[in-house]
Amino acid sequence: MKVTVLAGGVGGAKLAHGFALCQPDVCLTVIVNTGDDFEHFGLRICPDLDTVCYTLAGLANPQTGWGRKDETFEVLQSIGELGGPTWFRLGDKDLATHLERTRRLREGQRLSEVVNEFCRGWGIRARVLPMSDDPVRTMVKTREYGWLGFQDYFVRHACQPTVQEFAFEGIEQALPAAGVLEALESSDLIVIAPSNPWVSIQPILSVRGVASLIQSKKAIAVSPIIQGQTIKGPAAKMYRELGIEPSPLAVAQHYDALLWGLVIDEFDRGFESTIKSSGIMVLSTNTIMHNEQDRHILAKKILAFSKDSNPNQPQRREF
Ligand code: FO1
Repeated sequence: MKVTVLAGGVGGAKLAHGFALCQPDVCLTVIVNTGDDFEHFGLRICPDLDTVCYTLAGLANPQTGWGRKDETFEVLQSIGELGGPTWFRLGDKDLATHLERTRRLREGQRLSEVVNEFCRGWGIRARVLPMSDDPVRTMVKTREYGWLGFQDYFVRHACQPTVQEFAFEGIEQALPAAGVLEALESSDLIVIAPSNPWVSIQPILSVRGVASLIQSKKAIAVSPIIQGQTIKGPAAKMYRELGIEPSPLAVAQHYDALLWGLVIDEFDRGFESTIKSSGIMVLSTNTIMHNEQDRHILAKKILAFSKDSNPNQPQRREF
């Protein structure tokens, strides 16, 4: 079965890993947001791509979800001693990825080629594709500082400013990376991971041709909102600041016409009938992925749900 996962950073990487654990029954492609990318120290940093790849390769830092496990920060510390910027925590091993990626891009390789070769080096079996080889930069308009680059908003300002609007600079010119439309077209199932709908998934959906193709296929999203909150990241805060009550219903309305089904957390079971009445199938289950087993179980449940025209009510979780 061919499955394509649309992913941002940590939440997307965890679910993509769940589907990777279903290989070889699943033939997995992951299409990753590159709107978070930026230049730092003259290097091309691709946080979501790296988070997905490190996670699939078993190299991710289990505490943060981003960056590498068993990491050291000698270079960053030395930069700090020189008075350089240390707000974006680049580890020593992680730096190797940015250095080598930047070198290859300057030699004329496309980002998708670089990612493909890195994946081979890291022993990743799934196909990982950037949404585009062309630069797209997510910008966040804030009440306090006006327009900020995504990492400025997310890391430097720790998501504190109030959001008013988003823009994806370069999106009109950006073409889907080689393989993106083909992967979507040939998919039996498209899964929108529990990543931030505003700034992780929306950039992917905004790439030319992507949303209309998804509309013609079976697509299931996993709500990143659980009981009005997120496990990680500012999605719930963003919904509130934009005047929308954060809930699985808000996520359903966000993706609306794209969805065949929505997976919501069992704590939000109360939203099931309202979402179903808009014609979207609903699976209520545990969506919190504490460990590898949770990731694998959630992926298997989504696969079963996708084949079910009338899913049974799942068992209530024990507390
Ligand atoms: N996120 C942070 O909150 N603080 C950091 O210092 C930080 C450094 C970092 C370095 C490499 C990398 O690949 C990701 C990194 N992230 C960091 C995560 C990054 O900001 C992602 O864009 C977010 O997780 C959103 O997906």
